[in-house]
Amino acid sequence: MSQPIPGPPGLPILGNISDIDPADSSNSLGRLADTYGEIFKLSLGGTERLFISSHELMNEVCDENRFSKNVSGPLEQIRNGVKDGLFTAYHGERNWVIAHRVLMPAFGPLSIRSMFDEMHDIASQLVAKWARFGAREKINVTDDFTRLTLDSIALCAMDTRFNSFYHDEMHPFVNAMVGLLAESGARARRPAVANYFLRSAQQKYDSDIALLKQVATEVVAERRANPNDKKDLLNAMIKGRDAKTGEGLTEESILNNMITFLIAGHETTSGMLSFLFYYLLKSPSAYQAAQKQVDEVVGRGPVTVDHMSKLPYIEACLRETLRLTPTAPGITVQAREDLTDEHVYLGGGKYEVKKGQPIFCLLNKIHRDPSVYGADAEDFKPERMLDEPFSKLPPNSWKPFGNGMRGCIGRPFAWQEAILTTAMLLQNFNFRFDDPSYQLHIKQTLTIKPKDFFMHATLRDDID
Ligand code: MNH
Repeated sequence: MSQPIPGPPGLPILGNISDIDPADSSNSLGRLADTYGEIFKLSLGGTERLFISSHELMNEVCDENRFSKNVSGPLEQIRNGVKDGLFTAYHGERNWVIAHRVLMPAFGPLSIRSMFDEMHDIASQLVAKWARFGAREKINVTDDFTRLTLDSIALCAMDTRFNSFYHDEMHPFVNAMVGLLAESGARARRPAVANYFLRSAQQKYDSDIALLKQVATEVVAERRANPNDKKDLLNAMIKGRDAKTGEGLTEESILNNMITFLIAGHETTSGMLSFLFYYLLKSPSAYQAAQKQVDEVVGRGPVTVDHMSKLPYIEACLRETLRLTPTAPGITVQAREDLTDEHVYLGGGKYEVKKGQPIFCLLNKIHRDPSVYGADAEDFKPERMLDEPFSKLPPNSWKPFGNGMRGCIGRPFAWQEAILTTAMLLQNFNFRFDDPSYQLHIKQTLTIKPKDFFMHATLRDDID
């Protein structure tokens, strides 16, 4: 016998909109999970959505024979800008299949290795900026990490320098992208009819999308006019052919995916680096162990691509950071519409779910499930994420990069960028909080970042 799925009572039409704080929805949803348990339902934007927060249920919905990615809410709105690009494609859409097969090798270990020098170039700009700042200047951590990750993906994916470290204002592409994301979120929260009346919001939305397309079009035209043999993402998109069908990406698909990489490829990594430095400052023993490893493995010389696989403690810190604060705070799945079973159940028959109904996986809760991580699940302990314990975790208990076919294609890119940057920073600086009593608060757009987190960097003179 299945049991009803609990949830807070909602208002007519508006549903449960008032149960969610749009500035920190993960926090609101986390509290609801504390109240209602491993699964609850909310009515949002006219749709009944389910939310799961235990490892057991997560493990079930990661079975791709029964569940697939669900595109609804803000994600579906982002399609207004990037259509069937990799991130926003519906399950099984044809352009996704082609682009996925063509682009997988371009994100493979060898290609990512070849992007090392460009990533190093951008990371050096960050180091130079903080060195010139001096110890007294207050560093806006997430702003500078956003400059880093954005410039890095723009250089690697479209051979374009945004030069964010040399401007106070962000590049117009960035403002347009932020506009697309913010308005997509707002549209998903508003009842559909309201969008027709908000003329000025609609106009800005349209012009932001037009600017993104224009910049991307210019980049492609420039490369077509001046072809080269670089093994970068741009060439992979222009020249790549699907081994199975011989097809390349359509012109539109190239533009959609280029914008997609810029969007998907910077906020999450920037948030990860920001939270990492927060946790390192909070736990001196982890900070010291990480810095010691950099000193032993890299010493005073340049950080090279061969160091990337030799800094396991930094990797453990990154994994632990994404466990506690997964910067993409959730993924949404659904029971597959092509399932032949008449009824679909979760939790060993306990809960019945409807085919196609959105099921949001609350990663920050799933990642703190005491049945997997124990009584100290809330604590930052990188040791539990060293290779040996990490590889023995139960399946689907650490999912910051999503699941299966629709998992993150940019993971090796983000990993290399984060290890490189962390190694360079710890090698060159000592860090401290601006406000030693800083309490972690979260600012959420589509992704999460620490709010109002500032630190100071002092050039190191403590080794030689
Ligand atoms: Mn990334 C998908 C998290 C870095 C490009 N990414 C996903 C998903 C998660 C995710 C979760 C699955 C989303 C879903 O199921 O709806 N991504 C991250 C995190 C980081 C990250 C936590 C960094 C840390 N991602 C990157 C980088 C790039 C990138 C860097 C590009 C260079 N991500 C993507 C793309 C997809 C994706 C593209 C969509 C893949 C697909 O569905 O085919």
